[in-house]
Amino acid sequence: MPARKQSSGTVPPGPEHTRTGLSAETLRQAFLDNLFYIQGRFPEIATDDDRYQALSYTVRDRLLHRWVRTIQAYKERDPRTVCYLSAEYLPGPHLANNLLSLGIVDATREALRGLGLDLDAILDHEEEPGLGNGGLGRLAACFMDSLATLEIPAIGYGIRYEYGIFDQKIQDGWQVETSDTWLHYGNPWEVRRPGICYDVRIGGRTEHVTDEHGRLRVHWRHADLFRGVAYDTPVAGYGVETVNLLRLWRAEAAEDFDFTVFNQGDYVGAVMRKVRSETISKVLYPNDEADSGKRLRLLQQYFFVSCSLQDMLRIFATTGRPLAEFHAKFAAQLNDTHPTIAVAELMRLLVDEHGLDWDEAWQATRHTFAYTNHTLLPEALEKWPLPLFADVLPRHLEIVYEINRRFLDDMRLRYPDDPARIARLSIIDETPPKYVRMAHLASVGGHAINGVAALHTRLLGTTVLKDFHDIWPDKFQNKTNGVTPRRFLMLANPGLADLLTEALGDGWTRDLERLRGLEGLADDPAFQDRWRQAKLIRKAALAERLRAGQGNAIDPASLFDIQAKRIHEYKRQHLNLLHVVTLYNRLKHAPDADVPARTVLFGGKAAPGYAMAKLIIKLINAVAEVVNRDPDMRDRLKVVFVPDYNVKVAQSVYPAADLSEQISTAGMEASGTGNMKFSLNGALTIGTLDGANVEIREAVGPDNFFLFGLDADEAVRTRAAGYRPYALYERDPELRAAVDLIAGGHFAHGDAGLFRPLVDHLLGRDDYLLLADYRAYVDCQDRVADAWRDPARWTRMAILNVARMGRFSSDRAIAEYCRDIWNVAPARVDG
Ligand code: B1H
Repeated sequence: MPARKQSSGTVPPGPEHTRTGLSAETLRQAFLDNLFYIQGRFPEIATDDDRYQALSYTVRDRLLHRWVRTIQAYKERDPRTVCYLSAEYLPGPHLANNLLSLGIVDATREALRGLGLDLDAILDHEEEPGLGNGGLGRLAACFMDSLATLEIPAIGYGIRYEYGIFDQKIQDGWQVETSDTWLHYGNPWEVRRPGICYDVRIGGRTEHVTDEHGRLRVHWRHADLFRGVAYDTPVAGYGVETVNLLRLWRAEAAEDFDFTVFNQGDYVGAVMRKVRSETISKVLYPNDEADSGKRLRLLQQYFFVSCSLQDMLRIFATTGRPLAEFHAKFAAQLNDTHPTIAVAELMRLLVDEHGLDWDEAWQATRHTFAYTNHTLLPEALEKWPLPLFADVLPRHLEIVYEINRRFLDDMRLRYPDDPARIARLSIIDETPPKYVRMAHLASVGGHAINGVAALHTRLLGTTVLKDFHDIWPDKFQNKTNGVTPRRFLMLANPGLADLLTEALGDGWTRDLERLRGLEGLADDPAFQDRWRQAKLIRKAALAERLRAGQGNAIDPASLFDIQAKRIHEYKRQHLNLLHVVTLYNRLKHAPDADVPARTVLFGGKAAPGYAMAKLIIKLINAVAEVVNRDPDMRDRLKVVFVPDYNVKVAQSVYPAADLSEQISTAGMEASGTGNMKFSLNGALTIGTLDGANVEIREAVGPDNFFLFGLDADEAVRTRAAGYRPYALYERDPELRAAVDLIAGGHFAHGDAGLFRPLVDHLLGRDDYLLLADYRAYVDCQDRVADAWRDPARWTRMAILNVARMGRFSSDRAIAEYCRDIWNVAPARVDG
């Protein structure tokens, strides 16, 4: 390890200092030191948690070091900085990723081995921060990884939820939610910054007054005050010195206000107010769609956005530049509409608090923000009831009205005779009780709008934001999602990663396009053998993990057919089940049929209030119970529900998959990112032409992708033409048999009522067109089985999938955002 150059005064001296050195010996010493001085333990009495904490602090020391140097570099160079505003982050376990970024996995393993300890056991102990619901939060985490790896100055802003996404238990086949306890043992990765805190006001009323210069001023006489305190987590780039910042806000009471103004003499009441203040950052809403109408949710959004913008203004003040140039310093990305109140808040801060005039402030605001849309689902498009909005944010409502007035005045000039269009464009939906449409505010208040896959962006511009596309076609861009190959290949699948490095060198870890070099090996029998070996090891590991958890013996040689993602009707886990039940029926009728052994695995959480999704989980487990017990299945069909799907579980699931189920109704899934993670780990995809599947299929080649079903336009036409699912049920005997078995209570101990709501919906409305796609899906699964029978063919397809996934790195996605939306460049941090 070469000695590091260190800038004077900021870091302890010496390349092998116990807080900076990277050799196994230094790491060993530092670990023991932290075990003693932080945990107050010595090896003989240390618990798993003591060891985890000691090792984490050992790694954190090394990060802090680079972190300080990064901040220094940014201060000196004053570069344009990306601020990613997101209500969710799903980073996954930190320890292993940080070891990887620092390049000390092997040295650490060796250091621990010297103490008789196993690194993997320690890694397994980490409780991950579940500060997100699914793809949107995980995308934010992948983007933070890529920003640091590409050496882009960036801050991720969000909420430090005390309770993240719930833990899922399965009881009697049903999902049961228990509260997340990620902070129970403390969090070694965060640094609390009591000095970085901001007041956030809500409620009350406004007063419009003329000041001594004859200027109109607005005073917001708020009703309540909170304080946000920064908690910083370092985000290390892979193989570079850059360590960026994830800054999450925790809500606390603004004590001076509480204790002196309102609660004189009422000490207990004042403390109660303090507790209430903390509820703002208490819990993540566990829905993967909008929770409009929930006051606390609006408070959360405003709270974190206000703290973040105040923080950006504080940083900006240190540059000495005039405020009207705010946008030259910051590019702020709105991760969906959740942080969109930022548009009004920045206007308020600039105009009311800093005295800019409206036009100057508007110019800065529009050039600061850009908006990413992640969904077309009507129920997920955020709109806030006007009375609620007015009650919580009276000043912001005035600002929104003013933005809207100016915007609609322009539009009336453009469309003088089209009041219907003006009403459609308006930021205010006038349908009683009236709503603020957050996607409209984001579209008007930013300089770019992007979708997250090519199809999604096209549909965005032709459906939900069509009127905006008509006026500003150039504002619309596509930025297809990506995933980080560090976590989802190097960490999750070290065996495959080693094989890739052996074949290609290690350049692919930072330049994923280099995987293309595998194409020449796709037919090489020796390479194929090693490929299959690597896959088999991960399958055996997953099987072992699941056996330990639920006593389920799974054959690692069977085809691992996996659907892992949030449970939602549009994602169609129940279409997958109809196939499972069809296979079951076939095997019951022909027990000696020659079908390849298949293990169908499901994983995912249902929103606690989403009854149909919870019923689907129950059905999966009910089918599993019957199928797995039936001797006629003779281990040729097995069904497994993997409980508590989270990032950690995902890392053991993707590498073990042979077949990736990406079967949403076309036009419904904005992008998907699991689809990319599976394919990157050598799974073949069975999927519809939805979201990023379209581009994955193009990239890997149609021969290496199992396509079925209606496309997005056909789905629209099918519905428009008076879709009658019952007719399909009547026509297809296998479909009828599968539905009848479920409806008749075969999987419910004879209770024909249990799954009735699900069956009734399918036969009556079938909003997500399962029955329309059933036959194509089942036939496609038969083609999967045929391909699986020929290992050389299957392996070739798998290798080609990996070889052609380079485009789906989040490094590529981030490079495009930097170039086309943010206009930012790397700022290298020297070692
Ligand atoms: C996605 C969400 C989402 N789209 C509302 N929308 C939420 C909406 O708590 N809320 O209110 C939370 C999440 N999440 C997902 O984003 C898409 O469904 C995926 O297709 C996409 O891959 C992912 C990342 O772009």
